[in-house]
Amino acid sequence: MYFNILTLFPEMFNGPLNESMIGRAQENDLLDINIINIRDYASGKHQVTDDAPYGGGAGMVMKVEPVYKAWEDKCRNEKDSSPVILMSPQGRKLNQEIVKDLSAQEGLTVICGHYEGFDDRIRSSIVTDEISIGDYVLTGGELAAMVLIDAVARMIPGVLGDENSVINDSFYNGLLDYPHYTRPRSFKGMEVPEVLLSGNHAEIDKWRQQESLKRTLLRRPDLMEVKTLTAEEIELLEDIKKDLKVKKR
Ligand code: 4FV
Repeated sequence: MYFNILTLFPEMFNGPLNESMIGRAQENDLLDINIINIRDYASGKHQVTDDAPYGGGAGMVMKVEPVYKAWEDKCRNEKDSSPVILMSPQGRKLNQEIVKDLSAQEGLTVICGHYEGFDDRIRSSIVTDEISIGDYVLTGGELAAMVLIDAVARMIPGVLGDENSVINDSFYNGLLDYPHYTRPRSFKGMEVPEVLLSGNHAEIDKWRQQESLKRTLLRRPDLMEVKTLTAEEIELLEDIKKDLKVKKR
């Protein structure tokens, strides 16, 4: 899978995209990441990429030409209709469903903003999708782009050591992940749940499913609202609710 990144701060990507699994995936040619410096396409000796907003107001606006020329030179490809994603607080909120969809693409072009925002003709000329990583304002779109790329890249077969890691992901089945334990068996009087030491995988799976349901019910009831529960999950959830009621008394 390829990622074209249009940014004013190419160096910011060195760390996150060259280390660990994403770094190794590039070495193994599972990922092809092209970082394009928008400033290289800005005209004039000062290579200006922002300007004052028409109609007045605070802050500066990202100019359309440098972004368009960078896309035209490095990303435009008639044969390839891969998404051109603008990272901005006005976008649809990123979640695992969107990540799964995007990971099925041949590649993605991601545009990182700065200043107050983009000249809107960037949206109307080359952008096919707009994504937000959350309802807060960053100094720039780079961190948002890294979050998106990391989440999508780890869905690519071979990027994660063990494919199963993705299947057991939080949100993979619309629920939060169950608690994990590893050695030592006892730490400051805190023991590992017996069932996990039992070797009884049916019991272990059931415990993990219960813990996922309980954690989701308590921490993210909104996820429970939209989740289609299996008959088994509904049954487990009844026991959990009874149990929680008892505990509340
Ligand atoms: C953002 C977000 C974000 C807004 C102004 C960059 C900043 C500056 N991007 N999800 N939240 N972007 O805050 O994606 O251009």
